[in-house]
Amino acid sequence: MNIRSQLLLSQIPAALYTTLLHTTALCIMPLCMTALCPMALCPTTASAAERPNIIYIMADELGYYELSCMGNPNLQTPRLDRMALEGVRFTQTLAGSSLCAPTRCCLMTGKHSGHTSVRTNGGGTPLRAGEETVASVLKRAGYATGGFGKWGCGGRGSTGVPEQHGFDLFLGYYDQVHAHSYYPPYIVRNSEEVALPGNRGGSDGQTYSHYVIFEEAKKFIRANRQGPFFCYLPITPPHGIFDIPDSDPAWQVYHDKPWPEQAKRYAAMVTMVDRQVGEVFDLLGELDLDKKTIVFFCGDNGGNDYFRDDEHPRGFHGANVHPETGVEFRGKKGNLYEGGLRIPMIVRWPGRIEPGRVSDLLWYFPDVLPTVAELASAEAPKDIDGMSIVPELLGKDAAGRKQPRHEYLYWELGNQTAVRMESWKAIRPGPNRDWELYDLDHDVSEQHNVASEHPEVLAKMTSFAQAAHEPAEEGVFHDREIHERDRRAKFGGAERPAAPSAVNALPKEGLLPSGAWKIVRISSESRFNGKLAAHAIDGDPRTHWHTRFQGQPEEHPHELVVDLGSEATVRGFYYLARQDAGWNGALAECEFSLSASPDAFGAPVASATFQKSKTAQRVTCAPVKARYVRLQILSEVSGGPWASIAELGVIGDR
Ligand SMILES: [Ca+2]
Ligand SMILES: [Ca+2]
Repeated sequence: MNIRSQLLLSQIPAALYTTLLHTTALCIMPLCMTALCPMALCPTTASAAERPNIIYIMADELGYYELSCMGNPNLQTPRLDRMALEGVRFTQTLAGSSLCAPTRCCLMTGKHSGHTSVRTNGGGTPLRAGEETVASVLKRAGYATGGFGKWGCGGRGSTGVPEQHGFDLFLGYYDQVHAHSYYPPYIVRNSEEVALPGNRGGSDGQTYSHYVIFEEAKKFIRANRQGPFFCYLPITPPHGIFDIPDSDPAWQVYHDKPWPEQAKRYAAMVTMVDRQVGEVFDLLGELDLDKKTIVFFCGDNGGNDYFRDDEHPRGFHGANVHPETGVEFRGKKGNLYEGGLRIPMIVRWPGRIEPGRVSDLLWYFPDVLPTVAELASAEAPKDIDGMSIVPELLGKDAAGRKQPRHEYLYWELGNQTAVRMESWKAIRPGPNRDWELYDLDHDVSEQHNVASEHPEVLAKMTSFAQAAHEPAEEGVFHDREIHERDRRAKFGGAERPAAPSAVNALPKEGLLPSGAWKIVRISSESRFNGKLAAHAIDGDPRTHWHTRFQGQPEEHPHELVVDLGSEATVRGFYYLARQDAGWNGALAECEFSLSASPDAFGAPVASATFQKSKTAQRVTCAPVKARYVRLQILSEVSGGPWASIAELGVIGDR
């Protein structure tokens, strides 16, 4: 007998095993495999012939209750409903994070957000060179690997580009800002630009990018029909801008509904995605690949309360509201309550996955890598946080073991932290906030904080959280300009207007000198790009403070408290908007208060609604002796959640 057959299969590293399957010793393989691989001995279930093609489709933003099979009264998703009947639908699949980039990094690397390299949502934050991904693991195992959609794990010119992380081919958007337009002048294929004719950025153009991306995915499947292949479809719909061509059949379903225009566009994008999932199944049928292909379908983060109005306080389509019972998931995209994490997840593999099943298994994105690695008889990296869910998918007999459970699941996003342990959910929703504890079996809406009743449970979970967090180590850019070019392409690629060389400034006369001022308190500041509160009082109009906008954006009211150093007579204030080309955070409504103490402020001495102007704007008040100024910001000129200030001036004297 061949020497190889004397080894137990479990002693053969998966990579070598894969090599064996592809060596010239094909004549001995059937005998060898039969002798080696009675099912009970197989640590992994797939033989060479059985290694399935893997298609992973992820719709950007689609919420848990936004499928018609979940009872959604507005949205029609017949093909996904059928997919659920033909496969398994999960009720407790949780996103890796609740924003686009961090969640994609968890999905791709098999790590939770305490270990990933991409934890911010800036758009192009990169993986480090050499980091393993689902694609690199499958490629090494002999899979053809293609990605189509929004990458989000590294902009062009960085160490995070997909073709350096296992993808033979990636077509779409590397940077998330680029992905905000369905009509950019170009998309990106393996870091090269692919022109889209007639497009001028924003909503203006003739070539709908998503059609191009989706057609390329089908072409990839067809070209690799001999298998095995991995087709990753992190598609951008139904993420905004909410654009879909009027000629799309899905638009015809909704265009005359008496709904807000944007809600109709969103609905049509969901139904378009549904149709395209159906096209994938039709193609698999045509190529006779149905039984050789496992297909995953999910959302990327919890649903958002899009198109809210008085009648629909949780969004027009109710992404996080049970359509029949009205029971809600608390929160939404951007935070770590269940509304930010619960996603739809359906998996279909005819002949291998029992049809029509509903599973309550608790799992999340880090589990995808080890799961598909097991299906592909590939070796997963050792330093991942996920567990394979193959036993749950195929049954314990086929898998050769029972489905293990997570001891705990972990998330961090900005200043938010959450831990899940069985039905317990511990969450610290922000800085300087106490931990909250919920029993989701009895309180899925996270309304009854039982932290004080179960201190021992909370202590255990917070110790998990401490153990789970390591500081993030991002990759690097070697060419930032090419990345910035992609971000500008959202707006058609015009060069971003240069910051004016001559900036406006505060008047020189009548103002208290700011040299000795100190920031006492702020609602938040944007540290990752250095837009610190101190910039609002540094005397330099070219620098500005911006409130935090990575992770969960802080919303109005924003606050800035300044110590003038000593008592002064104050007669009013000046505000200077940021002097670069942007308007994000420019102040609209705000209120100024004065005090002798940093902690006790009475009624405002002045209220103002500032204009969208780059020149200094003034508001006066009756003279008051005070040492501390509090500025409360209630709104932004464009209605956004942020605040920003280039310079703050105080009219007065000592
Ligand atoms: Ca998303
Ligand atoms: Ca400044």
